[in-house]
Amino acid sequence: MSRHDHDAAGFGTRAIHAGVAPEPVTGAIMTPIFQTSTYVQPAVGHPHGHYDYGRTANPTREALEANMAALESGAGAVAFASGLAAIEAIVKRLSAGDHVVTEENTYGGTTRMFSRVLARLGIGFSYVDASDVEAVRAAVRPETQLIHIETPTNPLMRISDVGALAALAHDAGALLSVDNTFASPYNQRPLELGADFVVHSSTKYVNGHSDVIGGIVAVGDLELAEELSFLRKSTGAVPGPMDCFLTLRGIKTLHVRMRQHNANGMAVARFLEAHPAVDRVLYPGLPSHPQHELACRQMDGFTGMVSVDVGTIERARALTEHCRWFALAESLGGVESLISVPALMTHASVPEERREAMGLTPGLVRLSVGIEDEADLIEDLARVLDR
Ligand code: P1T
Repeated sequence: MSRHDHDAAGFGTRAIHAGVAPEPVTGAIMTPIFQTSTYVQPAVGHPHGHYDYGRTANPTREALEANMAALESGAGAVAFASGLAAIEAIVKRLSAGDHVVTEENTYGGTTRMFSRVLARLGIGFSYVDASDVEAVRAAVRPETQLIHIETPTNPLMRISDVGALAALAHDAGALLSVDNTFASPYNQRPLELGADFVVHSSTKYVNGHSDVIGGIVAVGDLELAEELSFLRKSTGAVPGPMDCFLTLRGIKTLHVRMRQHNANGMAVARFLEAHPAVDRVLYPGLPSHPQHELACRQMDGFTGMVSVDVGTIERARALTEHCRWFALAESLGGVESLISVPALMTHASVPEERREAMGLTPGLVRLSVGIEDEADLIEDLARVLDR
């Protein structure tokens, strides 16, 4: 089923119905978990349709892909074993000698993959603050094939102008890829703004229950989807059928979860901004955020991701190690609240000078505000901060 069957339906209806249909043998309303590595062929060279081997094709995976394509306003989507595998596939379309301009404040693992793995294969990377369109323009070279951004960024919550960067990329003969993990398709749909690829660590808001590692890329152009499928088939980073099933199940409540994440995120950000123990709050929904107006234009909600500067590593430890409901852990986007110190955890692999230059200091604390009761979350933070 293509997304066009659902074009007229609202986001929540698409989240529940797009890409899924009753199973033809029994009428089962839920997409079966096709837990199989291969498919029996009736005659040599005549598989059942395109189902010949599990790495190449799996119906549970295809249902997830059709669903995500519909949510991201794409023509197609390709699911991967992790968010990093999904980003890697976008860059592996390129060849030695090609160049990528990338946001400097991506997830630490993305920067590590670019600088310590893909750069060794001869792809060049320039790291810029992509919230500054002119900085991106200045970094573009004749051999630039891709601009890769994250918006909001992890964990500084910088916002980049997707429409302006798509135009800049296309003028330069390059493509734009947007890591939409922090926003989720409920809050932001980069393909509608002109991006060529939108990529998710579906581990986060998309699945939403902290029980799957996964990644997915949605595209507006089916040729790009075919290229990515070819890369996945050829390099092997496929998600398992069970993980695709769980992610599809998680997506059925994406719109409901995101409304609550957005509301709780805003409430926690306002509370923290007013608290004397907090030096600075980074949340695109607050008027104090440097790109607040752009965020209002480009996003429908501001998520549950909030970063705060409490000044020192000692104070960051005191806050993150003593909460009751905010669990000290990497990752984000699940229904339960998490808290972390990016400089020592998710971004420890980024060289210290580069972290300091961006303002990613040891006193920066990142909260993934879950969907528990707002009053309990605020009371938890107040109790620790008031000490
Ligand atoms: O973990 P994985 O599914 O491979 O996704 C990597 C990734 C990609 N993009 C963004 C914006 C991310 O935040 C991540 C993973 N991030 C964390 C694990 C974290 O705690 O920030």
